[in-house]
Amino acid sequence: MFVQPDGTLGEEAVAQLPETWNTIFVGDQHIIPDSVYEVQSDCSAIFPGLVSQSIPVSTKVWADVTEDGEIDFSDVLLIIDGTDGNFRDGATLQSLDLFPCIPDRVINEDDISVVKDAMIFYPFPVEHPVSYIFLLRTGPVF
Ligand SMILES: [Ca+2]
Repeated sequence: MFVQPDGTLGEEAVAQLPETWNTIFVGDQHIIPDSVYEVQSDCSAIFPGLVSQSIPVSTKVWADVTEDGEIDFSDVLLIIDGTDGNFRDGATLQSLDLFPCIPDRVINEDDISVVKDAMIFYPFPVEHPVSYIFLLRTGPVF
């Protein structure tokens, strides 16, 4: 699958100059939490035949926004603070945006509900939950 300009994944490759891609946050229902993906940059549209080596990228554990190995009230508090734009302890808009499947770049009660549900072991209400969005710096990787 290929990263699309809006950060979702698609079947068609999209070629843009590195400065156009800049940094892109990838979020899609096909990205599964607590998994490892191989990511590579295909520059062949600009430099024929140039494809980077793949690098492993890990997604985080579902709903553990504090990344302490526990899904608890501290995760809920971090998201509540994020609803006011207060991103503390390394949290970012992307790390707290757990819902919907294609992230909406909004931190609100829906994101809080997802963590509360995960605390009591409710499965996420979609077949393929969105994972934490991972950061992909595009451009040649040598
Ligand atoms: Ca959201």
